[in-house]
Amino acid sequence: MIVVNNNNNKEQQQALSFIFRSFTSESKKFFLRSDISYQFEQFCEQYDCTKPVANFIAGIQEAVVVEPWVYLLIRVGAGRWEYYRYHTETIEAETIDASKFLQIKERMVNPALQDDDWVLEVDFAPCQRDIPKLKEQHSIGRGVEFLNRHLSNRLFTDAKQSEILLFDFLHQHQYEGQTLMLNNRIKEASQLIIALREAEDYLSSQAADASWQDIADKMQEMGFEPGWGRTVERVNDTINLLIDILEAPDANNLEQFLARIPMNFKLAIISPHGFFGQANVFGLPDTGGQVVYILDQVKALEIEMSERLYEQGLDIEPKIIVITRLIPEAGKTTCNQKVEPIIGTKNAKILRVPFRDAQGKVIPYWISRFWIWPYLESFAVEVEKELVAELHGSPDFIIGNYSDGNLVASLLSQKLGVTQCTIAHALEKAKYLYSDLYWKANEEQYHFSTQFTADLLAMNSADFIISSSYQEIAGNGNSIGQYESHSSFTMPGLYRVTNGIDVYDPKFNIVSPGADESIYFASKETERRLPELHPEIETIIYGKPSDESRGEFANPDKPIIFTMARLDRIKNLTGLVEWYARSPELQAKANLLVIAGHIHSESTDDEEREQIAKMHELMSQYGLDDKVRWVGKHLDKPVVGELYRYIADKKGIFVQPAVFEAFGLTVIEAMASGLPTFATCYGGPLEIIEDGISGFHIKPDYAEETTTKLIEFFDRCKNEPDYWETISDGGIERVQTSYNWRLYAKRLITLSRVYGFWKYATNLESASKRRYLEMFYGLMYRPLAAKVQDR
Ligand code: UDP
Ligand code: LCN
Repeated sequence: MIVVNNNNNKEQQQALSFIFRSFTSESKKFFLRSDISYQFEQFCEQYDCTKPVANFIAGIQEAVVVEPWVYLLIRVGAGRWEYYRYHTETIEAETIDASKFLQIKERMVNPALQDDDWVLEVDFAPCQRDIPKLKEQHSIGRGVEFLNRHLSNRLFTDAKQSEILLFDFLHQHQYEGQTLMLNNRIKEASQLIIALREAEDYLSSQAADASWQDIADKMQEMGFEPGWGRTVERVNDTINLLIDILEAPDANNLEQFLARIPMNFKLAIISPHGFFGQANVFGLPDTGGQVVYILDQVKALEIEMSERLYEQGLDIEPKIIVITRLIPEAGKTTCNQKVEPIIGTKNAKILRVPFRDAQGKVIPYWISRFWIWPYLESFAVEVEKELVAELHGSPDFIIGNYSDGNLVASLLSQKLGVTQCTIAHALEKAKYLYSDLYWKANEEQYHFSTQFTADLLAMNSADFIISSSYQEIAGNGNSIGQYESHSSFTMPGLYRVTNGIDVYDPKFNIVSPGADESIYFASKETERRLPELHPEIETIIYGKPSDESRGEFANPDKPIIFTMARLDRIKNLTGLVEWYARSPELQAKANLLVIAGHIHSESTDDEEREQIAKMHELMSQYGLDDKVRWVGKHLDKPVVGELYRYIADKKGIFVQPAVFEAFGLTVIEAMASGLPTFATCYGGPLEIIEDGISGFHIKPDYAEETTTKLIEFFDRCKNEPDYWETISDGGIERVQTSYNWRLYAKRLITLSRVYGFWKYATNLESASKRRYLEMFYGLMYRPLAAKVQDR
């Protein structure tokens, strides 16, 4: 169909014609947004360029040339993708669908493919929930508000029906055989409101601060059990909330009421890969932010769950179990222990379950996260048994982490009928360029086909998804979000996804993590500082080369550029060393301290080995040993916190140079500690940092621009005595107001209750979707996982 494109005016045609001419003159056939922008810049050097045309061109994400056509993917907004083909001569456009566009990409990768070759199309749209989606870009990530509003309106149009629903729901609640909320004295839904009014009357004659015990007998006679509140005042409030909902339902009241109902007693958090432990693990392969995140999350959730139970009058200690992998060959870590209490909590534990081979024998060694797929199904079966034994029953809520944990969480929550929350931490598809299109080239090392299949399964089976930032879901004007990139893509020769996930689905919620305030606080909070750690820190920074370190600062008085991360390629620490190596001006202003991996090259992790070799090569090639110090040591949290502050004392900076960073805990840690932070503009840090106010964005693909930005900062600090302090304060304030574990826990517990309620109350969980997911798991995931051979 020929379409008249609104924007398709003369100037736009002229620009497209220019760009297409350059493309057809090249031998490559596939172009990315960066190639298109580059050509557009060339065009603008010769012709006038207007804003609407520039905006239109900026929306083009991909172009495939199949003469006489150029096929375009145009992103007109977050999650809104349109596909066209343009005739290279006439610049006439036709709309095409996602399937056709993906087919063209597949043919580009494999020219032998024919139009009528059958390809599996994965399309979750028909079996996605029977509820409207969000409409506005700015609402993305605030799914619970929308869902609550929408479903409340729908459900509460019928007063009788809502009365029955709430009555049945409140009758469900019990804890290990103890009835909560309502007992059988209230026999029918219609009696509920009568009993509530009676209770309200009775409570009005009681002292507000009297306890549940004081009123329990009478309340129980009227049909009420514990769970309404610890004091008369609280019980009265909860009862009034319910009366209001029954009389004039409203989404806000409902959220408040659900937030009070005791529903979360036992929580399972699944995180199989890496070394999940509390000491000697950070910085080991596959062991970074996710472990930090979960340990902090557990502490905050335990407090929140306990407080809510307490306020509702229940003396029940919540139980939180983090499930991970037991690794017999655990080195200096505790990963060979089955159970480990979590420090700083009352009751939370790590429970470790081993991976087993096909004969049921325990696998003794660490396995990279890219190779663990064949073990997860039997792991989930064993986890279920261990978990139920440990908790004396099923958990009431399961949180999955990363692709492997989310897959196991999907299997478990389906089996146990429990609310499932998914946390991606990092979606690998967004990190590795062309990881879908050229999946075969990466298959031997990364097995992305299995991982992306697991991701699609988990995203679609989760009751709700929490993300650390907006951009993780829906990107920004310049880049596609991590989840958004799963809306349609193809792995040629395997399957084509026309609708993988919709970022307007109300299952998405932004709940950002925090930086542990007891560890990461400002350098100027002198009374909280840990001077006893300074000798250790001074050895880390100024020590001599050793078994664990390379390089020694010849001029220790210069400020320090500090970086710290796992030694993955994407973290790009070698990139930073190279920028530094190529800039004598920067070298003159500051030393560079790198804390990462270890300096010996016997690592079992492919990327780490490669990065270790590269780091040595750079240090030798550029003769950096007197200004770059590389420490290959895994530091525990208190040392890390004091290290950030120590470097801040010396007016240093933190640099996070990743090619892509999903969120970036080091970024908020360094900022909270008062260290001015320069972090990649690709991923979470773009949203965390307000450029020039609470830190700076850097472009890892523009080395010179980045180096200049660092040099300018040091110069400006010299000329303006307050400048360093201003940026430092900006960072501290940003973290304090926006990245906070207390808010996180409050939000997450409320979400689990609201989604849990709607899961109970509606058919969000459609049988057709469930069957589709089972089929996809059985027929696609299992054979792919079986092909991943352990080494
Ligand atoms: N970390 C640490 N010691 C180390 C290296 C890293 O405590 O030697 C911590 C760091 O403080 C941060 C986490 O590991 O909390 C890394 O998280 P981030 O989100 O920055 O990156 P990830 O490793 O998850 O990709
Ligand atoms: C994984 C990552 O790669 C980081 O960007 C995150 O900060 C971390 O997990 C915690 O979510």
